[in-house]
Amino acid sequence: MEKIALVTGATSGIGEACAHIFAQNGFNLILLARRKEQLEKISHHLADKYDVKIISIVADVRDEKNLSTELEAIPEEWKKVDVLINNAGLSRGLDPINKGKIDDWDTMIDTNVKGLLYVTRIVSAWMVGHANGHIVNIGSIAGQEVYPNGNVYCATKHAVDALSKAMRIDLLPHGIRVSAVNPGMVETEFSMVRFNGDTDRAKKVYEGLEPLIADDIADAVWYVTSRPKHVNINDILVMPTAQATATIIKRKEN
Ligand code: NDP
Ligand code: 8X3
Repeated sequence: MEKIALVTGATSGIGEACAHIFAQNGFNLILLARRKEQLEKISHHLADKYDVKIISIVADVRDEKNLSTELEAIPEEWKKVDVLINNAGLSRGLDPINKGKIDDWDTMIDTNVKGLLYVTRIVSAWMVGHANGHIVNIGSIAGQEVYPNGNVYCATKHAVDALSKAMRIDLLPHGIRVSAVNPGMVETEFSMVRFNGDTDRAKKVYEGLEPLIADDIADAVWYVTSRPKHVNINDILVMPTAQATATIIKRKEN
């Protein structure tokens, strides 16, 4: 059987771009996200274009029971996952700590930290069983720095950074590689989700600079996972040229 990659959050942005580049390179795919129609559209498109096999799983990474049922139900030969891309994630709101919305905090912690853990618990056990695999966690510049009002989102991405380091230690005896790919600003649905569909506010994030695009990050993920088996890229931070740190950004004047 050909190689298999499992991508969470495959309906948009970085996850969709990863699905594309792995299909292009002949991987069969397990794609997971909540939006059924979007997921099926992408799956059919990639399967037709690249002649690869795809299982699409409509699931919410926060729902541990359903996630576990859906993942464990896939045929045994599909559990030989070579690459897991833990990409599903989001930011909600940009408020100071004293004004943060508890719902937003719960959503970010449940998705970015607990959801990533739920998926990893299952897939890493498969990988250990086959003594093979590579886990790529999509972190962020927000996991290396904190910025005003980024509090809880930054905390979740710092947790992803810690988990990447911890997974690397725990999975070392099994020869399983663990890498973190940490992007700076990427223009995707991310800011629309953060600002709850406020298009004007979302557009402003990228105004006057050339942000990264999802394909830039998919390229980095592909680079990291296509090194020889004795090479592990621990982490990689990819920024737009116009962004030096989380907050120092060169914007063109209007
Ligand atoms: P998008 O909003 O474009 O994509 C997010 C993806 O995650 C979607 O496919 C969404 O699918 C999925 N998703 C969200 N919540 C869940 C859930 N509960 N269960 C399953 N899937 C879920 O954003 P990006 O592509 O930009 O984000 C991808 C990752 O990159 C995230 O972890 C984000 O934190 C990180 N990142 C993004 C940066 C940026 O500037 N854009 C910078 C640094 C890191 P659906 O709604 O169908 O479930
Ligand atoms: C997304 C990038 O700078 O908005 O992780 O936190 S940032």
